[in-house]
Amino acid sequence: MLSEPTVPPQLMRNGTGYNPKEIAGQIDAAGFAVLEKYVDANDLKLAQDFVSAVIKKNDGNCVIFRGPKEEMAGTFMYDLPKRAGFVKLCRDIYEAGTGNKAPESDCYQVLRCLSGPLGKKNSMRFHFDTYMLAALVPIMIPSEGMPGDLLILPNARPVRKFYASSLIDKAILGSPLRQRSLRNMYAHNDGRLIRAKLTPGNLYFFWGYMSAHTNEECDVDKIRSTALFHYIDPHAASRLNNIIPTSKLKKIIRGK
Ligand SMILES: O=C(O)CCC(=O)C(=O)O
Ligand SMILES: [Fe+2]
Repeated sequence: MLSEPTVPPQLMRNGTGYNPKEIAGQIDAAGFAVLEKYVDANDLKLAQDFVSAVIKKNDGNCVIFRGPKEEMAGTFMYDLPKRAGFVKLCRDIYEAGTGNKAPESDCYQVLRCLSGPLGKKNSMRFHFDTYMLAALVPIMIPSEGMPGDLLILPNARPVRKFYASSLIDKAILGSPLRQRSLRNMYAHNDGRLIRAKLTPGNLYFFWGYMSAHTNEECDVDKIRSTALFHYIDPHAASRLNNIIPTSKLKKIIRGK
């Protein structure tokens, strides 16, 4: 178990909008930034009801939705990536953080509803995202037992020039050796590994591409659910990206 985290960088709601430069600066300085109460209580409740129903329908087991799904219509998971203000905020944070103009690139959204033994299997797996900025809204976080904190090792890799180099990074990080060394950092309370305590309804930002990150495990009888909105694939324009799917290229790199 890690000790208490460094004080979480919080940015309060200021009504008129946020300063992307300030948010990018906080991510750089502390590993992540938080906008408190970004999703209002009614919208959060709708999302929680949706997640509870989905898990119940699946006999208490883990469900992961990739991409927008019609069944989510009416919830913030469905609406946020369509809201111009939210998309602009994400693109502006990218531009403030990298100094580059954000290339055209769709949002890749994931709704994770972790529960049961499969939920555990989907935890403590450190990875690099394909997309530069991760925007995360916790929907349900266990209030007892292990809360399933977000663990972030910032600046674990730079933005690569080539898509293939990015895939090699991902393959190396996925190797048992590297996973073990990161789990060791976790077990030994290594201060370089940042722990973000998640509160439902807040909006968390971190550099998904550059940080090695994962979520801590939760008890199997609890639900941990997060909505992720991934923005800006730095390699979107790469031809290779379109020709060879990631999974296939990973297998080629690993020689499988
Ligand atoms: O659910 C979380 O806390 C993180 C998930 C994540 O990193 C991802 O889906 O890429
Ligand atoms: Fe991720």
